[in-house]
Amino acid sequence: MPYGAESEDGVMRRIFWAVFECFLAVCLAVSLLPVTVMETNAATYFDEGDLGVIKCTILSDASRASYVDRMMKYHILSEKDNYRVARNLQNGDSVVFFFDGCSDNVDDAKWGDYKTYRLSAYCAVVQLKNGVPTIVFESENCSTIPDNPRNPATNEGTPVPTVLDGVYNILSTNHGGRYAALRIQDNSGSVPVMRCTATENYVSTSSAINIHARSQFRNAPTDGITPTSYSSAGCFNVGRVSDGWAEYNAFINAVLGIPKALTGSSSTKCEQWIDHGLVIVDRVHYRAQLEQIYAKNGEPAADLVARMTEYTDQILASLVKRGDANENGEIDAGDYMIAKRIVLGTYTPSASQKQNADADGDGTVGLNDYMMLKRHVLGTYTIE
Ligand SMILES: [Ca+2]
Ligand SMILES: [Ca+2]
Repeated sequence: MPYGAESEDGVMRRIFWAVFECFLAVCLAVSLLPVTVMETNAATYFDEGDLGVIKCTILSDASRASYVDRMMKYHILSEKDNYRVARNLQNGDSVVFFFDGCSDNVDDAKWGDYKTYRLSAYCAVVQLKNGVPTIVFESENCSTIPDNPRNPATNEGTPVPTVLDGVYNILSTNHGGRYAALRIQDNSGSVPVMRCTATENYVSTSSAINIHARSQFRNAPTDGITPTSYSSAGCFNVGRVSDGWAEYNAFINAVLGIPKALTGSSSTKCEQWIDHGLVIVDRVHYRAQLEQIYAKNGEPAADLVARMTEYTDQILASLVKRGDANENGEIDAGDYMIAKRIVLGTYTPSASQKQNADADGDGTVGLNDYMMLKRHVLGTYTIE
């Protein structure tokens, strides 16, 4: 084939698409498609109307902000475990969300660098204020991923733990016996984690995963595997060291009511093992980076990451919002463009994207789905 010539396959696709566009125009004119109404569940504790102020204010990426808002609302309204999240709010406790990969820092060459800083997580603390769930603390400078996850030497010889996505209890503790922090645990007193060595990955448990302040470049390992920072061997971090712990202090004040856990010269401790609510861990937006962080012999660790994010993926699958192929919470031009690319074979969707793009629910993504999505965006048909 001469340089610049279109393949026969490409020509056929273009012809096919031109014919299809004509067909679409006819369908738009006569509005042939049936309308299906999705069922919605009503929560007994809160309803959509109570959640108007659940809206992150510091994220500038519209798609990630929309995802975060949608998932916070989902968890608060969820019937799972007898309205576990809603009950904690009603009891006056905190619900702490970590959405890794949703911080604007992921677009920043320095702070978003997954090998060194990993300041990739957006964190929000939600509490009940005047009877409505309200965000009382936000930070974009957080991490849910340990340094050197395949290097047990950074965790006193024990394979480094990484908490699996999920919903867990938070208890007060003093990190390293030094300052007020939070312990992540399940009702069993431990938490499910993934552990990795240079040669294997396995699901295990840990009884000592904390949410604490960042301690960059302390105890940097000298083994040469990943000679970067050593801020955490499995815990979650809030705030940057360069901010003088201001964000961390604001975080711990929001959850525990301690104004300054860290002051630079002395630390403030808390009464330990008091139940303060829940933490919700969601890393689906950090998948690509996780696959590199945990890569083995140059191969992305896709299986491991799928296990780590399984909980959130199950929620997304159950949430299937028909039409929202790019999972930003609404049906827009981006969705029918994805459907078009799926039909043309130029885009490989995730399982949930494929499910969402299947607007007519026939189990595959086809021309009819593209047509329904485009008509929805043009306002001549409504996907509900
Ligand atoms: Ca969308
Ligand atoms: Ca379909």
